[in-house]
Amino acid sequence: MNGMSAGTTMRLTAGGNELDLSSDRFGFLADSTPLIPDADLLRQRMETDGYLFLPGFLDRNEVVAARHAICEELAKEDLLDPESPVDCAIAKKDLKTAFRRDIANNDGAGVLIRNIIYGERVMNFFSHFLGGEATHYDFTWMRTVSPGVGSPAHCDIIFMGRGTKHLYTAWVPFGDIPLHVGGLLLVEGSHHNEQVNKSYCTMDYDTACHNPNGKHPLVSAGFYESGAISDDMPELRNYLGGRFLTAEEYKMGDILIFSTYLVHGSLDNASDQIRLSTDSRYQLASEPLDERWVGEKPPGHGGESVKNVIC
Ligand SMILES: O=C(O)CCC(=O)C(=O)O
Repeated sequence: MNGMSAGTTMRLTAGGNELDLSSDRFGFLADSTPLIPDADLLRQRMETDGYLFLPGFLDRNEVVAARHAICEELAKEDLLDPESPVDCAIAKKDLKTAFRRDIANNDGAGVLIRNIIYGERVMNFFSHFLGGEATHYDFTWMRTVSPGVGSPAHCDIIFMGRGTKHLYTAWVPFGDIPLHVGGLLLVEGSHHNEQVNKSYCTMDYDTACHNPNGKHPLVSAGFYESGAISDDMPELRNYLGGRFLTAEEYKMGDILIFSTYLVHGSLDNASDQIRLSTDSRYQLASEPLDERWVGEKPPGHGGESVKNVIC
């Protein structure tokens, strides 16, 4: 389907900026399920589109069970509205939350999550797609995006590009996510933008200026210390061309795999619930891994991971 149907009154924002929903600027992700048996076709589609959207690829019941466990953990911390069913993940008033590495990487709900996203079905898919044994980062990113916010535009490679550059992200919704709940938003074709590839995508988030008062290298290059490429997604899309792409409704059981060079962020969460999803990374086991994200306790960003340079 292209754009929103005529006469729609829906208003969608990213970072507080309204999206133009006309059909040349906004559309829905293509379903790559029919290509699954043929790895060459999957690779061609990834090369062309920069993503593979596989609705219903995962076992929905397993995702529902993991969501339940996540919601129970949030409820125990008193983050949910006590008047609503726990599994609805309705946020307590004025709650601010966006990222919970502990939930995805610890025991409890984390085990259920990791059994899904690193289970046989997903790993076999990546081995088939990559044409060799696949592996994944040990670290898992869990998004618990509270009402009113979303994720800014970025490419993943700047956060996790110290190993192979042939690295892929899988974004998995742990809830059904219609447009107003703020799911992932891609900029169509942006993985082919030469200027982005030659500038922003060569940066490394954990590089710092050693000299006093030196700005963060990302800032010196015209980007943001947060790692964002822009703070205005619609303006960025105007510049890059291509449409914004998302799903009309992401469903539990869906998986969206994309290039770590593809510009993406999310729609703002305009609902009263916490938007739950994970993102995880996959590559060939034979290629170098980014040391920040592997091992029993991956060091992650900051600390020892920071490399000082003279700016
Ligand atoms: O879920 C989000 O809001 C952002 C996810 C993301 O940036 C990613 O999957 O790389």
